[in-house]
Amino acid sequence: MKILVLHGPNLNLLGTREPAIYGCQTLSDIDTALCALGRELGVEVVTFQSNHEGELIDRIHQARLDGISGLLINPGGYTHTSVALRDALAGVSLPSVEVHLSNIHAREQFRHHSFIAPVVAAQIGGFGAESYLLALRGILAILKK
Ligand code: CA2
Repeated sequence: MKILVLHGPNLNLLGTREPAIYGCQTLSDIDTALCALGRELGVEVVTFQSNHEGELIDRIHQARLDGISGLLINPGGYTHTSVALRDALAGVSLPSVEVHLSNIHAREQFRHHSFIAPVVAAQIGGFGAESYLLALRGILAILKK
């Protein structure tokens, strides 16, 4: 079984700035931990980061053809702006989980609304890099049902 993890804009900067909000781990540290947990749980984890909305949408469209069973997505700032990303997720209809490092509901008002939340199975956030690992366990539980 293959799980696709999508990281949205600016997440490539992790570990270099704003450690108080987003932690000290780099994106590559997070991807390494996800792949290791995937191996432990018997699934392949494929990761992709882009700062471009269309590239994220293309990967979502491609997911079924790539043999992906489920998706984790941290849409970054697109969480709060992107109808197009939401439509892509709704269109692919693969089980998906929205992931955030921070607790978006405890931050500025404009971060409280997610265009993505209504079209995914679950939303998780506030655990820093651990949010991704919890989300991986979560999506596998959904897929096993
Ligand atoms: O908490 C999250 O994971 C977010 O998706 C992160 C986004 C933010 O716009 C969302 O509201 C919540 C921002 C990602 C930017 O990451 C940076 C990391 C280091 C330095 C600067 C930005």
